[in-house]
Amino acid sequence: MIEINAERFILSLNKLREFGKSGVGKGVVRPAYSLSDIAARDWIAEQMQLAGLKVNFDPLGNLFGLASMDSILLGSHTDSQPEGGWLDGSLGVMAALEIARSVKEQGGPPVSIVNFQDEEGRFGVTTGSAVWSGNASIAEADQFKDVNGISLKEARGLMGERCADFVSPDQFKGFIEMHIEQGPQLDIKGQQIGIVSSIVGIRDMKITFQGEQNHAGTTPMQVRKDAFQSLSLFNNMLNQRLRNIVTPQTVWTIGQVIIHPNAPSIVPGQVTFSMQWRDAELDRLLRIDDIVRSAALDVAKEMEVSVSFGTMLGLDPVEMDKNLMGALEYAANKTVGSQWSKMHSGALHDATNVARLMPTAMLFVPSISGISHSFDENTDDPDLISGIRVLATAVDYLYANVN
Ligand code: HGY
Ligand code: MN
Ligand code: MN
Repeated sequence: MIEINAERFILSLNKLREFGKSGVGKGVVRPAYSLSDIAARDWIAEQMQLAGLKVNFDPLGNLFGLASMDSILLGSHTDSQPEGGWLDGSLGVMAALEIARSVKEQGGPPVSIVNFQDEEGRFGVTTGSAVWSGNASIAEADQFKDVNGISLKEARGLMGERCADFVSPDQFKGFIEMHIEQGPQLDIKGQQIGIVSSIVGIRDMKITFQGEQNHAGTTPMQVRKDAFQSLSLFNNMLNQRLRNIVTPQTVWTIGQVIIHPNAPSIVPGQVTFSMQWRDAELDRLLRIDDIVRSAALDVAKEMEVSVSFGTMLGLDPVEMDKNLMGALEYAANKTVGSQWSKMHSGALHDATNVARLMPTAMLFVPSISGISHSFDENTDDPDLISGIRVLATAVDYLYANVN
């Protein structure tokens, strides 16, 4: 039975938070390949080594700590959103580290760790695990650019000589990712653990309306080709047209808008914005794609502007492995009694990509008030500790029942 050291686990989470600590509360700014991200990865690599694991950075900067033989893989990611919380991704990596440390001290099943790079999509969507799993090629990913026009190829160059070859997935029996829920369900129900049954699918692309830049005082309204007005019309039209095909779980977001030249006295000539949508059903994701494109084309015609579509990124919805879920259910019953439920994940995770390679499962702990992708993200320590105990118990159970 793996006995984790709860105090050391919470201390490590707080130590990791020092890399990129920012904003109010427990906020973190640690985007992929930033100095704080790379420094955090170096610290984690040292800790992996101390836990008796062999360290390997792959060409993307995905960091693995490998046990000496076939093992279960645990982990998540430690890059953050531009304004992120201290637990999103970090929790799964620090939980994996604590379990590996405990195994080294007490003996126990072989446990390897992964810390994926760019899960939060500075460049793509779950970029590091997408490339590792073969969902995207490295040549393709290298062309991805961040909001400032920096390419992934350029950014990953900053990791320099650390990076070696890709790690073969064949040595892993399965993958379990522990994560915060990032939504309100567990908090509302007052439960401690969520066992994920499926993960949402996503589509994400940039759309540009190109109009005509001109003087905001002298250009009559009827002759303007205003890029912002085009976006505004598009947003209204899209909301109308989606009404009849979406479910209450379907979500769509325009979260990033770059308007040019972004000045009060200039009719904006160009707007590029992110268009993202998520749904649990592939068919609906594809139907929304058609609606997004036709609405943008109709707006372009009506507003006499041109429209262009960037590269479509996406991950299809995925089911979790029943056998691994069974181990988590056993462990949850043992650790928290009935204080758990099965749930769907509306957030994306590296687990989606890894599920292409091996049996994969996830467990959640509550997010206070359901807040995440915000400096205000937090979880109570007892819930963090229950989560890692469930994870450790599930690992024990799997080895007891397979080997
Ligand atoms: O966007 C997501 O769901 C993930 O947190 N990157
Ligand atoms: Mn995450
Ligand atoms: Mn996230």
